[in-house]
Amino acid sequence: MKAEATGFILISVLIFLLSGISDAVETSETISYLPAENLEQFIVDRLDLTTFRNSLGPARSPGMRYFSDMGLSPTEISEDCIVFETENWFYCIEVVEREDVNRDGIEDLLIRFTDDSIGGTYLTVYVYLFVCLTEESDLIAAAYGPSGYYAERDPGMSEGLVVPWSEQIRPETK
Ligand SMILES: [Ca+2]
Repeated sequence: MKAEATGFILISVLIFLLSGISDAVETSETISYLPAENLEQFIVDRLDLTTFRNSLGPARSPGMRYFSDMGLSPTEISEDCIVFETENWFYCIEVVEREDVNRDGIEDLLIRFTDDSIGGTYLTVYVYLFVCLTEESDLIAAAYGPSGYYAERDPGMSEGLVVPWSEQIRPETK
């Protein structure tokens, strides 16, 4: 009788533990509205430039959202890296991470955006969190400065980094 009771308790505990594991598996599933392939082209076509600060701002008219609206086509596309280079500006988009960075259940992209005036002093390099919130959504900047990532300076550029202290992305203090 005693052995039966112990067995019952053991089985109950086991069932409890197993159900906990299956719950954990369920909640860790992420939804993604990002394409499985040709991510770089998707970024070129659907990155919404109005959702984060960049040097293209002053040149934009209302309704202009994408690089194509600005008359820009990529001059270089490689895996996880897209470059737009004009006579005066250099824009580089690098995919740093592709995962649910902010743990809201939707897959994100951490993108390092380099915004550099060729021959000028304007240079910003930020890491942004981008996300598509629905199937039809553009790629929008949901937040920037995710902890653990911080702005980097172009090693070839000794001055002209324009990143206010309040906006700098600093690593998490350990
Ligand atoms: Ca997310």
